[in-house]
Amino acid sequence: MIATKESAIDKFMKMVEQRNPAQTEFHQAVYEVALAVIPFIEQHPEYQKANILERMIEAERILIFRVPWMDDAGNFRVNRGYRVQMNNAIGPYKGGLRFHPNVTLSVLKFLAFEQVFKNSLTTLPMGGGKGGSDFDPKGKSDNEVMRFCQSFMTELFRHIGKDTDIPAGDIGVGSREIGFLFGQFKRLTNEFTGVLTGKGFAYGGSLIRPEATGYGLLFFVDEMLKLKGDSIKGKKVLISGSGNVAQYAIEKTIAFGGIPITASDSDGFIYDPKGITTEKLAFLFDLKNNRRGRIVEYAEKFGCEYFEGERPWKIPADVALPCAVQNELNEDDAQMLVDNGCRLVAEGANMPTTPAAIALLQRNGILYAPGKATNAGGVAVSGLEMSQNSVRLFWTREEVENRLKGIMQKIHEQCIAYGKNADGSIDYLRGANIGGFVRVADAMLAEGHV
Ligand code: NDP
Ligand code: 2IT
Repeated sequence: MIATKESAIDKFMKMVEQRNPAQTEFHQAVYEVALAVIPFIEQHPEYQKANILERMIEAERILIFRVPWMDDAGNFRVNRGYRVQMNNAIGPYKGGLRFHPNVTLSVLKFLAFEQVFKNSLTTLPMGGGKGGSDFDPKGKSDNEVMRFCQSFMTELFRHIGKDTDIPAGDIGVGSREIGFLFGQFKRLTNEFTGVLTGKGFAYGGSLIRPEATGYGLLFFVDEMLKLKGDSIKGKKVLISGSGNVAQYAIEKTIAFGGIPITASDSDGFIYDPKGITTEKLAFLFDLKNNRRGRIVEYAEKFGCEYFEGERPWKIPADVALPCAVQNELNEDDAQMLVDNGCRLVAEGANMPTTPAAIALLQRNGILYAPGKATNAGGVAVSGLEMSQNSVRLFWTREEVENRLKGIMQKIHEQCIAYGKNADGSIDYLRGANIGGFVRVADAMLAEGHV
């Protein structure tokens, strides 16, 4: 029998799994980074000697707390709250809050870990963190959501601050929730500071922050296609989700001349072969943001097909933009995309593509770019919101959008710098992971063994 030498990556992952039992989403996020970064570290003994990657996978601090609240019927309810403060080597912890029944420590650790690399890629001074709760805002009244947010902040406020940790939104946390959270922070501390981003414009928010993730995604896709001498004009685009990221990804796809043909929620997806137009998108905005309704109503209103319990990836198109949730595009979905002639997959969501699906896309020469690069526009404009709060000024829409575009272009350049293959093609996965790693690793080296 030939003894096979265990690879450094396998050994590393075994350690990660032992130290973080059953945290499968966290393992998956670490594995993606390890695949790219371990071979890179092997050529850089300074990182190896200082055990940088082993230190990066250990959160600096994790807070877990009880969130008691009372529903409208007077029942005593309780949820679990979290904040994962992953890494503050290059700036205060920064990252969103997710309210969703599937939230676990594993999910928030994966998100916080990815956030460290993403925030580094933006080139802004932001460390990485993430938090949230297994609270489900769906079906709750505004008053119930307010009481929950106030109770959540009543514990969280001790651990955050404008120079310590700056939360924002994510799934289930939009402008309504940020408003309630900010109000309670202000009341508890008697301070008006930029401790949260994604605030309403009336009380310190930035223009273009709601649009930023979706717009940034399309700016990045535009760079990817430009490099190939191509553009999104006239291309059919599959989009999943119908929340914040999906809505503005649809808007910018239309602005670039592309044809968005799908949108979804956790119940199913709609297929509009003629394309979601600006007028239809206005209906979707109202449906999802004001009426908090289901996507099936779009199909009823505009007479298009609705596929209950399914995801959009079986529909033939040129481009796929998963903008809903982790692991929503698996190997079978990737095979369907390849078979149907899709040329590009870029992630609006965090970790929506499974490792097997990514491998299949890359094997088949599909342009694939990971969320930590492509969806960084949201946190980038959060960084710009922090800057505006610090100088107590507001920038115009044009100013913020131009900065966002410039940041997405710089992220694309970093992917090229670290991800260019010998044949000239770009491995965006490798480029984003190494590009994000280097700045954090250099800061950690400089700051000593802390
Ligand atoms: P929203 O809450 O606004 O929207 C989430 C969307 O995803 C909804 O359409 C929701 O449908 C759908 N969804 C949630 N869970 C599932 C599921 N299990 N299966 C299918 N669909 C599901 O969140 P965002 O748009 O803000 O976030 C979407 C993704 O983008 C997330 O992965 C988030 O981490 C990521 N992201 C967000 C950023 C931001 O600035 N907001 C920045 C960068 C990344 P339903 O209403 O039925 O639950
Ligand atoms: O995943 C993400 O980057 C976000 N949810 C946005 C985080 C932020 O701090 O704006």
